Amino acid sequence: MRLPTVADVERRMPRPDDFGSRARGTALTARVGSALGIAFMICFLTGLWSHVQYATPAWLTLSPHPTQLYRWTQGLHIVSGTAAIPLLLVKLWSVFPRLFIRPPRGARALVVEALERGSIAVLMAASLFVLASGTLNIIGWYPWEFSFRRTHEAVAWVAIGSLLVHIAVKLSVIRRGLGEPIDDAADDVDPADVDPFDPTRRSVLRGALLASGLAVLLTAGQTVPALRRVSLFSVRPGDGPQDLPVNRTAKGAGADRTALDPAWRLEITAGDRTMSLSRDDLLAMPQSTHRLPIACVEGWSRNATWTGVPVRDLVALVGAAPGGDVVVRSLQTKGAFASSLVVGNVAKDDRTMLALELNGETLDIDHGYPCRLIAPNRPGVFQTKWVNRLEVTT
Ligand SMILES: Nc1nc2c(c(=O)[nH]1)N[C@H]1C(S)=C(S)[C@@H](COP(=O)(O)O)O[C@H]1N2
Ligand SMILES: [Mo]
Repeated sequence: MRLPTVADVERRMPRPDDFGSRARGTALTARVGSALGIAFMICFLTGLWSHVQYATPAWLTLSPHPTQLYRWTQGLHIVSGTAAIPLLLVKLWSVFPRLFIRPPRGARALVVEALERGSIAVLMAASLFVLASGTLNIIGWYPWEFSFRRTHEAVAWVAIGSLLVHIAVKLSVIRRGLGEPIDDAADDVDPADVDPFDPTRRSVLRGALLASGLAVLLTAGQTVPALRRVSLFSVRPGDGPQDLPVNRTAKGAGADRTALDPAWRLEITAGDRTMSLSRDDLLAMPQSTHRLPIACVEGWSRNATWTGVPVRDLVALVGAAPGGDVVVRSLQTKGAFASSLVVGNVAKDDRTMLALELNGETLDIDHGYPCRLIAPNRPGVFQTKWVNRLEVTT
């Protein structure tokens, strides 16, 4: 048996022209690509903002204002990422025949071609990874061992870096494509040659944008109340007690017994001064009520009415001046997010509180009974539930 030669393989391999569709071409690719580029940029910047909340650089002071900012940026992150998925698929469809372009002859041209194809391969792989891992994070499925947050961020940098290189390399082609008409009427084709089942450029572009909009409608309801009923893929209303979703239950956190224990006390410390309060002690203090959001990094967010004792009043009991950083600890014994840091700027805001009531009722145990932290403009993961300790650290 004779092994196939390179020439045999070449002969059998399809050529770009074998995938004839009149819709493919720079006019379509440039338009879908531009929409995709905008979605990626919004997604990257809002994602970066989220990472800043986790690992805040020393020069930046997080503010409790605007109250809904994190909710908006997180919602935009999910919406732009979701919108990007159909756009990416159509973009891939529009260019994949180019994979079969024969490599050029000559060492120099070959190196340039290899670099270009390599950078596109990196861009593709990184884009597919961030979109897929983000989607799995939304549905709360983690079929991997690595840290979602750090890996998602690292690969996002790779994606955005290779995207910028790609745009720079293709700038003249993109410009030309955007200048080309989208309607086939401008083409010099004999109507007799047209396959009636072959979509036009305009219909593919329209389809891509429609699919993208539909994907947004199906998910945005987890952030936009008006869309809740149409968002089949999002967290459903009423899927948690007191009309608020629950990520980790008291049982899941190993806090279900201690949370209901009548011996529960809130410990407050500043230096060597300490104070211990029962839930009745907390209820006897002046209460404040505010409408504040929970904005989960997994994609959902919801406003609710919270009533409780401002953190600044609590730390004042141990003589701490307002403006110090406060570590909030909980009864949780299993898993991450058992504690969080409230920076001084946020701790002194009069809306930052240990909530005892949610929507006018005693806090449900899965929402953090006996008390939970709630503060404005803050990722949901840091709204610590089942709190039993406040430590003023500065
Ligand atoms: N102690 C503790 N608090 C926690 C969590 C946790 O796992 N442990 N999860 C957080 C996350 S990820 C979110 S989004 C909110 C959800 O609040 P809810 O369950 O009251 O809706 O609680 C936060 N508080
Ligand atoms: Mo969350």
